[in-house]
Amino acid sequence: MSVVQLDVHLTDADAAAALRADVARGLTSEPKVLPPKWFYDARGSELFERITELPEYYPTRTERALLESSVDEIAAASGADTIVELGSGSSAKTRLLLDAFARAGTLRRYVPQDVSEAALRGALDQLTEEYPGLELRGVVGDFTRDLGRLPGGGRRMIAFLGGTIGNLLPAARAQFLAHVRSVLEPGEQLLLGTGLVVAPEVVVPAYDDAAGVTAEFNRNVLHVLNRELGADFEPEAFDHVALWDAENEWIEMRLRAQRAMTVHVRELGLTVRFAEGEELCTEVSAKFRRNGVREMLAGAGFELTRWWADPLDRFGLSLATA
Ligand code: AVJ
Repeated sequence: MSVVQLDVHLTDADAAAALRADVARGLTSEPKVLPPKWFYDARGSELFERITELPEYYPTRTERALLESSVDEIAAASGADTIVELGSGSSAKTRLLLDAFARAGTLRRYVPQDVSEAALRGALDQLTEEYPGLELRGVVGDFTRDLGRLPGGGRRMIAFLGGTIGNLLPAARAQFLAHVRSVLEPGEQLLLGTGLVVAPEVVVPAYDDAAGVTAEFNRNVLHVLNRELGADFEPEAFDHVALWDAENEWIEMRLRAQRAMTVHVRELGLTVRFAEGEELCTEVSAKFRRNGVREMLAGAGFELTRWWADPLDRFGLSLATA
């Protein structure tokens, strides 16, 4: 007998309000900026899936292989009975975790959290069939906001994989980790995936692939604004830019206006001017080093207890204890 429950803490109206606020702020700031979370409508999620299969985009397959080779050690070191997965999507990595914690004999409950109710329902339906007896509790929510409403009890391990933490700027990152720490009891854990600092010759092509899928993914945010806010962006009039910021050790994706343009965002009553060559920053994807991860975790009250990296040191998995 399995038990399934779905809690909704994020409605379509909440998401719409957040988009409006982000766009109003981002397109009137200097330089212009949009948060990367708005890439992921149905088309954007599909484009991201295609990115993960590109020869140049190593993070996903590297993390997956690393998880495959380390997941039994992770389960043994953790001993958690509840896996909470943030931004679970339709994740294939989930099965690796669930199977290993089941093999270790500790698994009782899986709590996926995602912004997409549809993705969560689909995942929960499949998991009920595949894991009879596993208690399932889905939470529709935003990982930067709704952690306080995660179910308690048991020995929990929060998994935040994919390197998505790199999308947060340092201040937001510290705030997010402190928030994660604050919802955990002492002894509970965080499993964190981080892209590692690699040569620019390796990382830049991962964000600027030859087939142009990442460029299309980048421009997709403009399609989202056109549809959701009645904007009149011409996505094809923006060039995709990916650059390595060596000082901050992050990749920045930008959209560069090919010519001077005036854009209207009807639903916000907003007129936005772009100069020729002006860039709109759409994503920061920070890369890390082991010591930096340790310090960032310590700053939030976590102790880095175990560390795994792939043989080429391109991706790291941290097990941290609250
Ligand atoms: C899903 C946030 C991990 O930053 O590498 C892929 C998103 N952006 N190509 C990343 C992304 C451009 C990806 N994350």
